[in-house]
Amino acid sequence: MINRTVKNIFEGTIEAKGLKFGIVCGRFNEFFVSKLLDGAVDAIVRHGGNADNVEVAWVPGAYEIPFTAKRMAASGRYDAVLALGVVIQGGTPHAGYINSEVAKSLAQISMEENLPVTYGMVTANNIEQAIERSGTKAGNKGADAALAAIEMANLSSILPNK
Ligand code: INI
Repeated sequence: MINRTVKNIFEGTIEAKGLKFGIVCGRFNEFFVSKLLDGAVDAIVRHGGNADNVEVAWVPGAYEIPFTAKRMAASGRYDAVLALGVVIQGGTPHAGYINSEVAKSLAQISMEENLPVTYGMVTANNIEQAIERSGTKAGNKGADAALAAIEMANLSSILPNK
């Protein structure tokens, strides 16, 4: 349980009114990624945000997401950037290499640009796991990434600066 007796607690709200978001989507496995994008925009709007304050960049695949997330994060146009993609394991280690690069790069970009960058990547062993995480029994990773982005954008605006 979170201790709420401490005097100064920094915790972001999940109110999205007035916030601006940049979303990077990998087109590979677009069938699923479109569901993640729908889930993200829906979560933003249901938390008081405006779809007009959301901008989306499509890139070929997950590997290209960090480059674009970096540009969006550096632009100063957004309160948070979301990365949405679906990597499905095949018969070779290909997916694992992509996943570790993307996860590491997104964390690095977030810290370099001092901006929340959230991770809405589905890393699935098979199509069934991708379905489960794109709006069925395991939720929607795009909506999760949007909620995290809203909370982190609000936290970022109240955290002490150097
Ligand atoms: N990109 C994905 O987003 N998901 C995948 O599952 C995937 N697989 O499995 O190959 C994938 N590959 C493409 C990669 O992200 C790059 O777009 C490509 O290698 C060009 O740089």
